Amino acid sequence: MQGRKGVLLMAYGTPETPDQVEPYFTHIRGGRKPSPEAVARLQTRYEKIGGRTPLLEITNSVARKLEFVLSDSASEPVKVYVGMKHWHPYIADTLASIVADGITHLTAIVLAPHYSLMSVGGYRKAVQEGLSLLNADIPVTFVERWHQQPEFVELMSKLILEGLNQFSEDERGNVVPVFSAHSLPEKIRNWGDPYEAELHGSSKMVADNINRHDWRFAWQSAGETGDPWLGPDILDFLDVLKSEGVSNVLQIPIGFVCDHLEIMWDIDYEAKNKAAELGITLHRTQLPNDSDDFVNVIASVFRGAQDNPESYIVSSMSERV
Ligand code: FEC
Repeated sequence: MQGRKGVLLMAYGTPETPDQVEPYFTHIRGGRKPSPEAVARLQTRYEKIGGRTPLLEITNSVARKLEFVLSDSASEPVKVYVGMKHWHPYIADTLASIVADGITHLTAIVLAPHYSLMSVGGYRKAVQEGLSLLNADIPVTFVERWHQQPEFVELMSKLILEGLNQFSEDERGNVVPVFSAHSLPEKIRNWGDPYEAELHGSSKMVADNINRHDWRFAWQSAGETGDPWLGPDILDFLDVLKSEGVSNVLQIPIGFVCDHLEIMWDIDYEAKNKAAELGITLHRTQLPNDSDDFVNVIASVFRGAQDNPESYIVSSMSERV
């Protein structure tokens, strides 16, 4: 393909200061202001994990490393950009730079491995709207899912094996691996959304790869929107595990790829505290973050999307966003 290639890496976005929490939360809610109590609760969570999260720094670091890896192996340099869904740098603003730089073909990759219309579909919508506002006609290869990428399966397998080393030798033979991902409202089932099936399939693929057949799955980080969310929630699931006599849990947040609020608060604070109350030892796997192995996963996704786009894209779902 001739011309200048670009990659747009996308992630959720994170506020930098307490006063940014309200506008950030309002953006997440599609423009509806949250109550002052809800804002205060969210500010407290950020405060308790040190004021802010490393989500943007990690994403920027992945982008820099990816640009180096891709430009080293391609005949022409590939420029890598970062755009966030709910905070600066917003996807639309990054698209303006992409257009100004004269990129002629863009590959858009969300740093979340599994597809839901509500999550990845929202990123897709932001890209479509951003380009149309700019009146830009750049062809985009939008990667909707990449959890089956062999390098990702290998990386998750490695992180689990390393995670098990956090347990003592006595405990290690008796650890239940629990995969987890961000919950979504149950209504996604009415849309035939593939999110649940992709997460269960992806967990099984990783577990099979390391010959573990005793794994379980729970959801985390459900919102307080009034309607039901996918369950069981990990906090309730710990009660179930306790009643089954489980005393060691390795949580594997397979739906996330870096350290952020849903890891640092929901797992490291809430789940670990609940486990401690129940007398369960809970550790979690490290996140891929900006490791060379993870950069290699995304580089492989990029190359795969150039050679074989059908494996990464589902048009029928895309038409609905
Ligand atoms: O570190 C940070 O500051 C940001 C961490 C963060 C990530 C993340 C990822 C996902 N979310 C997903 C779905 C939803 C839905 C709602 C929702 C709400 C929040 C709130 C915060 C938040 N999310 Fe998030 N999410 C992160 C942070 N998320 C803060 C607002 C307070 C709360 O509800 O806890 C509900 C929206 C509504 O109220 O209408 C739905 C999904 C992902 C994983 C995919 C991705 O990374 O994009 C799905 C990271």
